[in-house]
Amino acid sequence: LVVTVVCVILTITWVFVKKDDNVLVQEGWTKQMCDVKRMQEIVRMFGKKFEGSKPEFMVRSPGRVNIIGEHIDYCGYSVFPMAINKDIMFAVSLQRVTGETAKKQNGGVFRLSNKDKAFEDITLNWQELCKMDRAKLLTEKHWSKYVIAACVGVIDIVSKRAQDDSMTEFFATTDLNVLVHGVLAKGAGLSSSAALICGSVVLLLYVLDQLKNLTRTDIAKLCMECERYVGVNTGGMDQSIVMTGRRNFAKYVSFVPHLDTADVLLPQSKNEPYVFVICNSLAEHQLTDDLGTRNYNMRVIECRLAAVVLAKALKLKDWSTVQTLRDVQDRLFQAGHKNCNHNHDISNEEMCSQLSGLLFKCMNLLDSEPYTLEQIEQELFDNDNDNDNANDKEEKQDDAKLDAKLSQLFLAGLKRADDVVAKIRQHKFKLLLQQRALHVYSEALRVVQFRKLCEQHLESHNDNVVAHMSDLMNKSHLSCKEQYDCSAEQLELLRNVCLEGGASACRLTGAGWGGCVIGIVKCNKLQDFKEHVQKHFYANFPSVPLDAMFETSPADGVCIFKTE
Ligand code: NG1
Ligand code: MG
Repeated sequence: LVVTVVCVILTITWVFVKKDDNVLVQEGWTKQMCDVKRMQEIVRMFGKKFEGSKPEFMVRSPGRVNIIGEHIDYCGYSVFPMAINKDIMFAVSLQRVTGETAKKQNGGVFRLSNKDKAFEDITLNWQELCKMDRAKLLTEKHWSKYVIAACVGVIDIVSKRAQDDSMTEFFATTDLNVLVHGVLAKGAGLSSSAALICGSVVLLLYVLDQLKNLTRTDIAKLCMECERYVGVNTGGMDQSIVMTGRRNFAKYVSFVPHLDTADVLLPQSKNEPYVFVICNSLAEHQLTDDLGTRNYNMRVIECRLAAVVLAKALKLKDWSTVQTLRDVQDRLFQAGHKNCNHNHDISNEEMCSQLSGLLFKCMNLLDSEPYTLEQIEQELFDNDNDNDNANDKEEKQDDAKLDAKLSQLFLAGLKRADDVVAKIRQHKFKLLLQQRALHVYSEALRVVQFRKLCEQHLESHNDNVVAHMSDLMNKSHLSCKEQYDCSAEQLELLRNVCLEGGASACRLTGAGWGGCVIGIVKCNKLQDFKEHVQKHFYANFPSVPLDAMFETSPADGVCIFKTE
């Protein structure tokens, strides 16, 4: 009995310590890194760039793949990603500057270099970074914008937190040399942007001695703010998993009522072991530059408007303050919970039944025909007054005023909302509110089912697991393609080849409109699968990166490695 009690206590302590564990710093990188050759290359390149100097530490920031739960993080719904074993490494050294050099440079500088020649080196002055106009980042094209966003985000938070003027002192006297060495495809839905931002934020917090008392989730939230500086209305999945990823575990990431991540073991089948394979369609997606209909921020806006229009149609109290489709659910069902004033602690069963109910409501209350901007404005600004007063009608407001009102009332807090609305008006784009809402509610439902499947399977060792997981993942893809219109021709081609090649599931991952697919492939079919995809897809391209197709398993989140 004593032994059992001691074991239980130890386990509980371990779980709690582990949960709040913020040990980002690991001693001795050679022990931790399997790819010694790459490390040696980084050290060599670093020396070449920065006058023979050696990195003092390295930060590893992984990419991620989303297993299921696409385009629902910004609607308040949980997602199911894992960090992967492709990453961006940052090699870092500090140099004290004083006297003439400091005068000439106006204090310390940040020298940022990339192993990839396509990404030009840049030198940034700390004082200028502190003063820079944050809005400039919204339309910046240089790759360094992600690192700059990390810098200004950290500067803004540290200037609020720090008790002394150590940051000012640091900026006046320190040069920071950073070499970025990434093996993560860009624009491929593997979150190279979040990897770049999270890695930069962590290295900056570390050199400014600000890591203490921050949990990984705190840092993830800061990284989300940074990504918004570059104009993406990110939902937060990427930064959360990049920061909190844990080897061997996928993560169930929830955003409501606050950011939380739970480790989930992915079930394995004894009789039919499988692996996750990622294949790049080689069509790069662009999330921020193109403001057309196939654009991330456009979907964020469609979902917001779908939420408000639905809330109004449901006659919800304070419908105009609804921001996400999740808010609609919570407000609609809140009344049913007498003893609590929120709808967050509900069981899986209840969650599923509420979501199914909402799918019906969307079918009945939202139009399946695309909405014009005018229609939406009419619907939302019409005050439902039978005796519409004549003054209102006479005073016909012009379009620009209506658009401004729409942005102010319903799109508050979103970056570049005005630009997107202007584009919608200019090109008479139509918004598919019903389809977007149907995708979101059905995908949220699939995520809950997927998690349940993982948990049940671990208990029962039911061998249908591959079939069940595959079914949910395939349905997720079809919903992304049909209701959310975020697939692409090349992605569809690749997906078909993967399915023909023996994958039991295959879906786009990340924002879509290009980028990668994630497939489930049974181990005994893996070799044939790879040959098939090589022959029927990649052989059609003149040049294919070495790692266009790779197997992956859940990896660790951001880590700092002290160089030996
Ligand atoms: P990618 O494709 O990695 O940029 C984007 C968003 C996610 C999520 C997915 C769609 C950012 C940084 N990332 O991922 O938050 O919404 O699309 O599920 O905004
Ligand atoms: Mg991204």
